[in-house]
Amino acid sequence: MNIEHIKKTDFEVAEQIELELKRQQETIELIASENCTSLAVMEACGSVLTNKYAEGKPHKRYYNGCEHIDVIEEICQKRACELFQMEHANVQPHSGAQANMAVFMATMKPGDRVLSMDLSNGGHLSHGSPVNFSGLYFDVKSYGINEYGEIDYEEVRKMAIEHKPRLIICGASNYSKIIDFKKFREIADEVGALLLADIAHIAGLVATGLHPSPAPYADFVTTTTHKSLRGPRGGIIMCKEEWAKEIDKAVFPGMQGGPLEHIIAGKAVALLEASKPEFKEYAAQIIKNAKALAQGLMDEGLDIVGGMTENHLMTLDLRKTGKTGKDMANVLELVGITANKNTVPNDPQSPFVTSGIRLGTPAVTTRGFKEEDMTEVAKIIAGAIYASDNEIALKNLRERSLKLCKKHPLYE
Ligand code: DSN
Repeated sequence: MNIEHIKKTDFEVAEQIELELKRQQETIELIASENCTSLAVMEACGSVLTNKYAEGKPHKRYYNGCEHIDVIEEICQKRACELFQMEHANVQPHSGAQANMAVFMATMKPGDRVLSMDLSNGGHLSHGSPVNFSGLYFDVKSYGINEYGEIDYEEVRKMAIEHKPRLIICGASNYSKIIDFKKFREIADEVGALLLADIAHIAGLVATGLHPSPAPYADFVTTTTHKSLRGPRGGIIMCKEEWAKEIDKAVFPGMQGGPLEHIIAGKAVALLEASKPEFKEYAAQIIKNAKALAQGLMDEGLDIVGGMTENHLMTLDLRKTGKTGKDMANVLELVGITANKNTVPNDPQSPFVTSGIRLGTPAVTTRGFKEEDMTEVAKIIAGAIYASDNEIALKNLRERSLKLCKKHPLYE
């Protein structure tokens, strides 16, 4: 990775970039929403496209000189529509949260009612958390997951009938089971609601047919591009043609200014990568690795919320160990594994402490980890949790995680 110019002009930033590269190379990344994008995507993001103002849409811009930007943005839109089989794509949202915000803006007035998954059960801030715009300006009713870690569709249906939401949101930040988009459509139809499927986490699995697609069922599909899709950080909104104008207006001028065209180029490159047969193999390996990790952890006597995962992630339930998510996420960091604390259903701890740790496999799969590596990762995690106060044991576990990192080099 070439940062020669930064090194010459800005030693302080260059130093931190180099340290961050080393951290990524020497750490087992299990944050379920992170990934390691390709050098091709990074080149697009670091290109001259960052210089260009392009407010508006392709061929309807507020600035001149957009002829190449227009082509790139249209390529990106077309690739998104083809990959996810949707009619219209707006590729300008800077993030998934902003993609969701634009859907709210396009479809509702403040005070309108939304039915979505509760954040502590696996939902997302932008699906109606009281501290987010979505919860502050809209009337939010939330469904959760049952003791098996699953959405109770009958419960969702009852809530929809009772509350008559304008918008139902399905899709989550921490849900390890297949989402039944068809059932959500049936519920939405029963109460006359619109349906938004937020596939940020599972986009790479949906793109490759390894998770059922919401395309036949949802009015809107939002996603981030940097999770299992392995692109640059950003968001995309897709919708039926009938909503195209409202969505585009909501993104600009509704809530964003100039689009980040260098990132849009990165999204286009990532979408092309995701359409290749190799990416399907990659996505299949993500799931195999997640299953191997979950099995390995259960074999070590640890609990997983809902048991075996069906996608790329899982939540380790620490309640029976008497340890907290906050402490154990810090212990895992000591042994070279990055993950985040997460609540478990009916968590006795606060969201800042938690009794769980969310683990996901997109990033390690990118660097070539296979099932046998995940079994070793499970042993390292279990070893760290059981011996969290034993410095020598932790040091040995750190050596083992470093060995795995060296076996699967990143950006070398
Ligand atoms: N922060 C992301 C995640 O970790 O799932 C969601 O935005």
